[in-house]
Amino acid sequence: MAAALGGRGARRLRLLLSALKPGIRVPRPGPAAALSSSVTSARVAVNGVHLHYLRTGDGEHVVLLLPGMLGSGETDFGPQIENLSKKLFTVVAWDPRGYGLSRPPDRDFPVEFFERDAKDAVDLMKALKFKKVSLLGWSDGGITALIAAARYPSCIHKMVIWGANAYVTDQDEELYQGIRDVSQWSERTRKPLEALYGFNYLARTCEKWVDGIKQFKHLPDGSICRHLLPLVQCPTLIVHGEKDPLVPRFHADFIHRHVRGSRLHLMPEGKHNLHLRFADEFNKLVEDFLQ
Ligand code: TYC
Repeated sequence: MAAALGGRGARRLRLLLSALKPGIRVPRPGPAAALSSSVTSARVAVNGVHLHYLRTGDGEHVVLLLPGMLGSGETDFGPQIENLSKKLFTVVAWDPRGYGLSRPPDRDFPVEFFERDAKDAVDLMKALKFKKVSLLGWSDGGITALIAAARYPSCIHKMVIWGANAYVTDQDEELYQGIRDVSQWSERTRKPLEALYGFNYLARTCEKWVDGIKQFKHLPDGSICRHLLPLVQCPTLIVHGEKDPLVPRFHADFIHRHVRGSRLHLMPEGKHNLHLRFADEFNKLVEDFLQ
């Protein structure tokens, strides 16, 4: 089932300005959605779940957008879905299982959850009959993109990641702990996600995410995917916001060092949400890199 999402640019999502993901726009659930009419919404059965995705553009080059924790295509990528060239690209933005409109099932975090997301993402692209795609992965979505590129190299053309980390340190663990209790989040941060998920699901899933990501701390080198980085073959652009309060610079440097031939682009004023705050600059950077 594919339905056009109504609305013009401004009717995008409701505003979520937050410490976690400042500047994110979040949709009201239901038909009063927020993106332009060229954006379609659909679900497809993949690996035993119904994965939801948005799709726009009719360019030859297929680009998959991968959202961060608790995110969805619509909440995390408004300016990319609206403004990446529709002539050059076919843009797909997916909701990983348990997030956004890819529910049920409820989200869970077995230690292989990123591997599962990577396989789901690649299998979704196959279900849509795309042979080779480029990946744009933010934060947790960047981790998923790295794993997908390492494990399924023949399916991936190019990749851009930002706000990702290949392993977990003590410092990261402290940062995670700081966002665990959503009732401590600012109202502005919490409200839109609460509207999408309901308070209980949001609170439970955030706690489960923190427990889930902390599992990696107990693996050798705290590895999430650091052992896979040498397997990445595709041209890779790593973007890092030098003012990112959630993901320290050393994570971007590490990925840059271990992904052969990768490029690191620093945005001095960028925070974690650099693709939203500096959307035009980010989109141009991405379009130039992908071409
Ligand atoms: N990885 C999270 C995301 O997908 C963001 C995040 C990073 C949260 C570090 C907390 O300490 C943290 N958006």
